Formats: sequence, C-alpha cells, structure tokens
Amino acid sequence: MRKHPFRLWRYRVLIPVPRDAEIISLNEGGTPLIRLKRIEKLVGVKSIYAKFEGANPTGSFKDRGMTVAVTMAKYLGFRNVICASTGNTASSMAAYAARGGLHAIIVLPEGKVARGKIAQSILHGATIIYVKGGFDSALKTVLAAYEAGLAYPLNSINPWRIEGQKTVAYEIVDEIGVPDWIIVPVGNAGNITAIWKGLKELRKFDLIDRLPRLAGVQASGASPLVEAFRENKEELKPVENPETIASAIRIGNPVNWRRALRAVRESNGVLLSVSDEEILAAQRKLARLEGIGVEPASAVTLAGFLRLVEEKIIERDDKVVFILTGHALKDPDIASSHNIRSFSANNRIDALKIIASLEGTSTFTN
Ligand code: AN7
Repeated sequence: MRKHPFRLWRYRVLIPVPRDAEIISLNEGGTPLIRLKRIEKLVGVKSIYAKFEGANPTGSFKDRGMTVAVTMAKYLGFRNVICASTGNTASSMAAYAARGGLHAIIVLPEGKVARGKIAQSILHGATIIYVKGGFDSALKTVLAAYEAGLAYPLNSINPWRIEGQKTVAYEIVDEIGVPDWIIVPVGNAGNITAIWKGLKELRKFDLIDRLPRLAGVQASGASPLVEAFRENKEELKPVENPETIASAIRIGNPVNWRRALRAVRESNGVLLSVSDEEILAAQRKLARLEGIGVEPASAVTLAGFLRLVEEKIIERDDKVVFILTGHALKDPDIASSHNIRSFSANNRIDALKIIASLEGTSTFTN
C-alpha cells in the first residue's frame, strides 16, 4: 500500500480496514513529540516528552480514530454518521464526514461545549442537536438513534475509532522506544484503551520487549474510574452531575471503563484525579514554560505527573510521555482567562512609556 505512506496510514498493515476501502484522510497523525526541557529541570525528572496531539488537522487526537471510522462508515455504505460529544469528537467527525461526503449529525450537551469546538462543527456543515443534561445523556440519544437504524455511531463504542487511536503508541515507540510512563487524560476512556491495545500489539509481534506503565488522569469532579480503581472494584459508580473546568472530560459514566481499568491494572499503572486549580496551573506551565498551548483536559497530564513525582511513584530516572490531546484554541474562553499584564494606552507616547517601564519577563507560571 503506497498510496498513504505517511503519518498515521503508514501503519496501515496494523489497521484492519479492507484492502479496497477508500481511505478518508486529512494526513492526521505524525504529531510532534516535544522534549519538555524546562519542566524536566523544574521537576528533576530526566526525560519528559509531550506528544502534541493538538497538531492534528482538527486540533485533537480524535482525528486518528475518525479517519479510520469514517473510512469504514463510507465503506459500509452509511450516509449518516452520528456522535455525542463534549466537542472534539464532534469537530473531528464533522470535518472527516465532509471530506467523505457523509452527513454528520452531532448531539451536544447544551451550554457545555467549548466555543472553538462548536465553531468547527458549524464550519464543516454538521447538523447539531443540542440536548439537555450532560454528555452521558447525549450518548443515550445517539444509541437510540442507532438502534432505530437512523445513523452509524462514531463514538468510541465504535471499534474502528480505537483502531485509529492506537497508532499514537506506535509513533511514540518508533521515535523514543518504550517509555517508563505514558500519562493520558481520561474521559470516556477510549484513548487509554486504544493506547494499551497498540502497545500490546507491539509486544505480541515482538517489536518491543517491555511495556510502559499507564497513568490515567481524570478531573476530580468527574472521576468515577479513579474511585473504582482506588477501591479495587469491578463495577463503576457513575457520577451523576460531573463538574470540571475541563469540559472535554466532563463525563460521569465512561463508556470504556471496563477495558480502561483492565489496561491500567495490567500495566501496573495508576488512575488519579486532579483539581481544576491544578489543571489551570498546569495549562499555564505548559504554555509559559514550554510554549505548548493545550486545552484544560490535556493539562491534566502535567498536573497528574506532578502529583506522581511528589508521591515518588514516578522517579527521577524515568522516561515519561504526556499525551496532550487537544489544542488550546479549542477553548478560547479558558485560554483568555489566565492572568497577564495588560495595559490600555491613550496614545503612542503613552504606549512607549509603558513599554519603557516594563522589567524582566511577563511570564507567570503559577
Ligand atoms: C481534549 O469529544 O469525549 O478518555 O466527546 O476531547 O478517550 O474519552 C473527548 C474526550 C481527553 C478524553 N482530551 O478522551 C468527546 C470526548 C480531550 C478530549 C479526552 C477528550 P477519552
């Protein structure tokens, strides 16, 4: 297969789509793996990398799963695709459906989706249905629509999504070998499930000789998986009204909870939660110490990492990778809410006086 040799589809041999399928792609994947030198120095851990999934075509990791799922939707002859979403799945599906000539129907929790994500869904011409309640209620609508034969669902219950998302693990291993830790934000837990699947496949094919430990991070107002993990339970108690500033992971009843729990336990990993304050502080650190702009849901990785270092679960010599799932511009309201020095000048002289009075750097990191 030479038609899509680059980026995600260079792993086509490990993605089980039929040979004659027309690949619907925006050249997703192949995202930058960025060494976080200033954070390494700050924290005293030897090697820390960020896999910047915000560099995907629609600004989130969802494009990896979507290229495969929309390819299959088209191959199977569906005309309508549907998803419930906290925003990123929706914007990604809208773009890939447009590219494949399919109709995107998006079910969103009203008033709970970040502005950039809604803008993208509108721009790509999706049909949007706003519903009351949170993401979990939107997903029930999608499942009912599927059962009624109205549309093909592209949430992460769809196995093709996982097949695409697992490729992030291949890319990391290709570039730096097997890290000691991979830190992943957790909402519906599709991504952490996919990453583990990718890693286990590499192990099965003897392409790697060990596996990393996974750390899954939830927001403390939406952390049912963390509870199940701590109490060593085999059941999930959904959070009724999940609340966090990280709207992408404001999910109370994660679809893939069972597989995610198994993945974390198998990897000898951990699940932990962090507060909104920690999330915002981490978002600022990534932006102002490293120049990497992520949305709050992605910043949970750094926040969780700092906790794990403090608790000495992650050690100084460890090689750690953060999965930075979405771009800062996805949520412009949160991005613009951070502290900064700003002035209003009445005229140019006034502006120059202000500039002359500035000292040092305007970088706030806390
Ligand atoms: C930036 O778009 O669930 O644990 O509907 O947008 O695989 O759900 C988004 C989730 C992390 C969590 N980071 O991933 C949706 C949606 C960002 C996200 C997650 C999401 P999963």
